[in-house]
Formats: sequence, structure tokens, C-alpha cells
Amino acid sequence: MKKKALITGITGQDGSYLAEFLLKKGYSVHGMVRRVAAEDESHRFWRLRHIKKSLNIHAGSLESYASVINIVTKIKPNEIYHLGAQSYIDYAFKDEFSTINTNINGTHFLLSAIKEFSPKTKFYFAGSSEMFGKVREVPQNEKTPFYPRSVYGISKVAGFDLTRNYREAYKLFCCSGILFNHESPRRGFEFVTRKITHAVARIKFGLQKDLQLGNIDAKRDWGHAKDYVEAMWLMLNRKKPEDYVISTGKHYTVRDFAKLAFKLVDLDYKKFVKVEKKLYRPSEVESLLGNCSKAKRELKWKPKYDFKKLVEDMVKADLEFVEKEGY
Ligand code: NAP
Ligand code: G4F
Repeated sequence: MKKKALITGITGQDGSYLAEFLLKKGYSVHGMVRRVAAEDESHRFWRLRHIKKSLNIHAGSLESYASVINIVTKIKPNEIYHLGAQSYIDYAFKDEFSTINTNINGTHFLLSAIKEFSPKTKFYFAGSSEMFGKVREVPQNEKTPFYPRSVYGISKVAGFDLTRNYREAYKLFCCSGILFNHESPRRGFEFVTRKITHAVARIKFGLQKDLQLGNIDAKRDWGHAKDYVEAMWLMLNRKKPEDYVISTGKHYTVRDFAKLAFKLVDLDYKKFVKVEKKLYRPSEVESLLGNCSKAKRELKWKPKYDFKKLVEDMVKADLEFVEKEGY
């Protein structure tokens, strides 16, 4: 019998790569999507268009326990990958309450539904390096204390603790990946890497004059989403549920990212990037750097993409995108 996986957030960057990955492994792949998204296929399913026919899509809401119970009891999946979240940090500062509601309740509802109705289901929680926030040590590993700097980070710490508590209290197979930033040509346009590579392509084609950015001295440990979804699967396919940091072990500034992205199209970033104080965050995470030696040792995981390959992949894809779509 085919293994069944349920992915929340299947329409997002990671959800789309994970769905592809699991289909290739022979899984029957189910996705939970919000009704608003299900009704707007042409826009909301852009990352899944090529595999949509192979997926089982269920309309449901992470904000409703009844809806989560219905889907979990109907599918009784072997594995749940809980990726659905309000994941954009700038927006979390603008709407703290919906970020908290979706992110904490969504995780809690899924864990509770597994405990009550499908206790053999293994559960993956999408934890985040944002939980380290104002970092307590460098680099950060699984034992580094958390110090979140946004409501998003706070919601992820709560989800992480809920996941750990369900593992310890009810002996469920629940684990969290503490994933550092990961990007790709499927990254949402609001995140800084995609904002940069899209602007680079638009500037190259004469559609845009400059690029406004906020804090370009912030440092991130950037990997490729394709590499990171494999780590999620590896975590659920070991004997024991544990939490893992997933990162590259190298970090760069936003300025470094912009410099390389512009250089790839023979432009000098200094002529185009305009720093705007209004784009700074009320409380910033200045620098993140992960130590993923536990994942390397126990999951035998290591990233295939480095920083340069990642930026090249994104710039190339955005040049093609802008040329084809014209925007
Ligand atoms: P993403 O592209 O923003 O995708 C988020 C997904 O969550 C989308 O499918 C979205 O669905 C869904 N979603 C948002 N709000 C929802 C709501 N109220 N109810 C139900 N679904 C909702 O994020 P990603 O980059 O793939 O990240 C996946 C997960 O990993 C997220 O939980 C994120 O917080 C976490 N994470 C990401 C990174 C990273 O660098 N990418 C690092 C660490 C952790 P719609 O299509 O309907 O909007
Ligand atoms: O690309 P970002 O918006 O990603 P951020 O805030 O690090 O969050 C992402 O990674 C987390 C993992 O650590 C995930 F949990 C989360 O869901 C998300 O995927 O911003 C990166 C950095 C920040 O320091 C920000 O202040 O870039 C800086 N930045 C500078 N100018 C900008 C901009 N960020 C955005 N989005 N837009 C700007 O114009």
C-alpha cells in the first residue's frame, strides 16, 4: 500500500517542493488548502500546476479544529508535514493577532487531532531559525536558547514547544525542523531574496529603475528549499523523533546577496539599491548562522546548493520569468 502524506501549506514554496519529492518517492500526497485558495486555482496553485493532477486537495482551515479533525480522520495519513503558516515577518508586525492565531492554533489543532484520532501518524513541525532571534550563541544549534524578536518567532517557539510536549506527554512521533532561511525560484515575492532577483531581472529588461530595501546589513544563513524539504522527510523516517537544525553553516548580508545578483547581469548594485528606513523592522534579527552537525551526523543530510549556486538559480529563473511574463 502506498504511504499517505498530508501537507498543510502545500501551495507555498516548501509545500510544492515537498509534494514533488514525496510523489517521486511513491507517496499518495494530500494537501490541505484554504477554501479561498482552492477557489482561485489559476493564481494560488502556480507552484503546483505541473503536478496538480497527481495531488489530492482538501479544502480546510487551520483556524478550525473541526475542519482539521475532518481531514485527519478521513485520510489517516502516515505522515503530516505541517508547513502552513503566516510566514512573512513584516506582516506579522502589522497583524500580530492573526499570525498568532493561525500559527499556534493550527499546530495545536493538528497535534490534538493526531492524538485523538490518528496516533500512529508521524508529525513534522516547521520550526524556524527566527526562534533564535537575538542570538544567545554563534552558531546556533539545537540546544541554543530561543529569544524571538517578532510575534512570528513567538508563534514558532509555541509551536515548537507544543510539538515537543506532545512527543513527551503522549509518546507521539512528533518532531521539529529548525530550518534556517531557504529560498528558490518559487520563493514569495515579498521575501528579500526574491524581491532582489525579481528586481534585478526587471531592471535588466528596463521595467524598473531602482530597488528599495531595508536593513541590508542583516545576515542570513541561506540555503535552497529543494535541499531543505529532503531533510523534513529524513526526520520523519528515522526510528526516533528528534529536532534538527537545518542550515548551510555560512552566512551573508543582504548586501552580499544584492551585490552578487546584480553582478550576474553585469550591473553594479550600488547604482540601483536605495536603503529606506521605512522598510526597517521594529525589532530586527541581525544575524543568523546555523550549526547543522547533528543533521549531518544522524540524518546523513547535507546541502547540495551553496550561496553562489542559489543566487545563480534565482537570477536565471527570474530573467526567464520576466522575459516570458513581461512583469
Ligand atoms: P510560504 O511560501 O509562505 O507558504 C506558506 C503556506 O501556508 C502557503 O501554502 C499558505 O497558503 C499557507 N497559509 C498561510 N496562511 C494560512 C492560513 N491562515 N491557513 C492555512 N494556510 C495558510 O512559506 P514557506 O517558505 O514554504 O515555508 C513553509 C513553512 O516553513 C512555514 O511554516 C514557514 O513559517 C516555515 N519556515 C520557512 C523558512 C524559509 O526560509 N522558507 C524557514 C523556516 C521556517 P495560501 O496559498 O493559501 O496563502
Ligand atoms: O527575506 P526576509 O523577509 O526573511 P526573514 O525575515 O529572515 O524570514 C524568513 O526566514 C525565516 C527563517 O529565519 C522564516 F521562518 C520566515 O518564515 C521567512 O521565511 O528578510 C531577511 C532579512 C531581514 O533581516 C530583513 O530586515 O532581509 C532584511 N530586509 C532588508 N530589506 C528585507 C528587506 N526583507 C524584506 N522582506 N524586504 C526588504 O525590502
